[in-house]
Amino acid sequence: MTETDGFHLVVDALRLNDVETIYGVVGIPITDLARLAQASGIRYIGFRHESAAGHAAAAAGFLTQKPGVLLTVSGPGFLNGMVALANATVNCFPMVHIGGSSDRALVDLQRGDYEELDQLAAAKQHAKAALRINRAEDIGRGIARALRIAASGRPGGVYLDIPAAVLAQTLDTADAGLWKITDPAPRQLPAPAGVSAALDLLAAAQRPLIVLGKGAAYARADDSIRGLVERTGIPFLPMSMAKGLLPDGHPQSAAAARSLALKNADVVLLVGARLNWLLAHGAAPQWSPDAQFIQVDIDPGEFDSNQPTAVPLAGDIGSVVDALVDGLDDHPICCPRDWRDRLTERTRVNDAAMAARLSADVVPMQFHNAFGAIKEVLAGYPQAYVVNEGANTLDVGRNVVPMSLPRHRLDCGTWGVMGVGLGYAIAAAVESGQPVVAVEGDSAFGFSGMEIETICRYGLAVTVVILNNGGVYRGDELDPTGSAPAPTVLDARAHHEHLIRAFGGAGYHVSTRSELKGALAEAMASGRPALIDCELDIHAGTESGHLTDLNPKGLPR
Ligand code: ADP
Ligand code: TPW
Repeated sequence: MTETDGFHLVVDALRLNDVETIYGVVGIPITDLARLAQASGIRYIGFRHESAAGHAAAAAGFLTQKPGVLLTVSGPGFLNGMVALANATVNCFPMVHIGGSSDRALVDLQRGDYEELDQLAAAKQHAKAALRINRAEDIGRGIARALRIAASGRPGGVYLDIPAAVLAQTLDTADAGLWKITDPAPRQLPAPAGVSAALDLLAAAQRPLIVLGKGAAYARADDSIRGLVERTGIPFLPMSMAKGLLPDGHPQSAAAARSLALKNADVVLLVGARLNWLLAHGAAPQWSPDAQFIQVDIDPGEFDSNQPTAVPLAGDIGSVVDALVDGLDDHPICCPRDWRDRLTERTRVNDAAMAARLSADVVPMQFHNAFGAIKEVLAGYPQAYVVNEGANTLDVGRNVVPMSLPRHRLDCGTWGVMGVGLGYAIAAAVESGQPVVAVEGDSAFGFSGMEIETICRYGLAVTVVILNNGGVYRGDELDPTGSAPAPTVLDARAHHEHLIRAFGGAGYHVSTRSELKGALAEAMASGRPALIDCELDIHAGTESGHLTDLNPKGLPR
């Protein structure tokens, strides 16, 4: 008889299922698990906070189509990680959060154990699934179920609870029962009648539009999607994390004519994009009240969520788009010329107005001319990953920084969450080996700022650019009592570049467009960790960015 234990079985099961990286923070009861994983050849990336580690795991899931793995301790460490678990689930990113947990006999009777928490119950409400392994002989099954649920159907976050006692349990290797999952996300073909109905509706449309969402980016059906767009001539609108599926400079991109496209489209093909707040719920006045929606989604429960779905196409995007393209021979589609021309003309006008703002050499700097400098440097690095977080920083960056490759942009996503920035940047660097630029609002940066130490410790080619206007949204609010900083105010004179110097990275402070361009070019050429504090006008920015309307208004203050 050869003995093994829970620690070894978890590592063996992860390796058997091709898990290459674990993101986490160690402590009781999982420190030895991380050590063992690293010794076995799994890459372990140790963070300073579990939320950031979890966001990294989620981003890794989105970028690779394989669930990213987060490892946390019990109680508070688990709760810190759960923000990321929930965010991954909301964004449909596959991840598995493995949480070590305390003694069940003590936790369940609330006897006051170290880091006591009913983690399984807490995770259930915020994850696609929450599972617990109660016996070491179930470790293989538990890991297989967690990976399968995370990756299949609509991807999401799975919590996997492993009590300390299970990790320490010994058993005969013959009883281990590990297995490798086969075909983690099997293809799901659409119903042929739906495909025909969709093609007929698109063929009859006067002003058709294809909206590409991050589900389309995740699905890795890049060639099929390009084929559908180019063979039909239909304009496309990429959601922010679908940018680069087709290059932003593509002649059919309606990105720079977004409001005209939404307001006038009569038939809309949604590909891996939900009609949630990011698309104004498909409602007037942003959309035509008569617009008809064809929706491609792996989750049929998504149809009719906000508007009637004229044609539901349930299936995986690769299979559905292939079926649509195959059907074009019998249902030819040719997008009306005048609709395309209208969008092209609006794009030309909007691009010209934007170009002037991007190139303006005003000091103190504004969001637009800062992004103008960033755009010029990034033009030389099409392979670079762009992370973007903040309010105005996000709104402007989303519109201004062109992407030419798919799955190279990561941002606040469906929840509009702050704190994803450095975790996403670390995952992009670790998973791709390519340079990463994280453009962060100064408030947004603070949520995960300590992870610059992680970036330096692993020597990652990440450049963090902080657009520092000294506050949440902007830095010029005055406190009416005159006694303390106003609620939105941060320190506009902060020199964040000193932070990275503490850990051996390169720090820059810039206050003009040309200084920003020079610093970013130098940082990217170095391939080393860098942080650029970019001093903006404290009056630059709008409260809540583009979401001002969502701010509730009471009586005048
Ligand atoms: P965006 O925010 O970019 O508009 P969403 O996150 O709202 O995108 O929508 C993504 C959608 O894509 C989700 O409804 C999800 O179910 C769907 N999805 C994810 N992966 C696939 C896939 N492989 N095939 C089909 N649909 C998918
Ligand atoms: C987890 C609320 C939305 S945007 C934002 C906050 C705090 C920061 C905006 O300031 P920033 O950007 O980053 O300096 P900019 O470009 O406008 O100057 N907590 C969480 N998520 C959210 N969304 C908030 C708070 C918020």
